[in-house]
Amino acid sequence: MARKAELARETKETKIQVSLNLDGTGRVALATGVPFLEHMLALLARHGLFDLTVRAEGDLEVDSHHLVEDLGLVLGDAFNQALGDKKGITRYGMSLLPMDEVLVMAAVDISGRPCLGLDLPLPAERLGNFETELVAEFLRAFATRARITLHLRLQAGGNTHHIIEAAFKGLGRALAEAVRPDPRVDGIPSTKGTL
Ligand SMILES: [Mn+2]
Repeated sequence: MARKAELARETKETKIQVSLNLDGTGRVALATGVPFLEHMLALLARHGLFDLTVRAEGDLEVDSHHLVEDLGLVLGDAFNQALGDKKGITRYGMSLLPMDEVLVMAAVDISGRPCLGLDLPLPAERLGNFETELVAEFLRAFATRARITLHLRLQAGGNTHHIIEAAFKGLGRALAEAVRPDPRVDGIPSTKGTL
């Protein structure tokens, strides 16, 4: 059965709809009003082979903070919901993602315990109208609601656009590996019997 989720969330600050298919081909339809975020979500979905549709509106006249963070929350919830009981999955995924001069390590554990290990210094404070400090807000919100352990660590630095791009591509590949069904995994991949 395709592992899918469709979620909507509305507050005074943002209105967000997400549909996610973990067993897709990397197709996306994105409308958020934050072009750099759309660029990163398209990379995550393409390299994770997830189908992703996002419709998001928010108080961008204030700044992009509420929308970016809330989208991380809803995408995390959708990921957790689409995974269902986690039976038969690989559970761990990792990638060492090169992007020209940049190299980023991404590692994921579908642990059920939210945890973000982030060592991703970003030299530029802004890319276009995108505040790069929001990358950490997005990843923290996503990892918390997806209930995963996520590490993203810079191995070789350089251009800020390249660093963030390598992080989102690497996250996509690591997630794709972690959610991949493994026919030899019997039940929940944990000696505790629960995740
Ligand atoms: Mn790019």
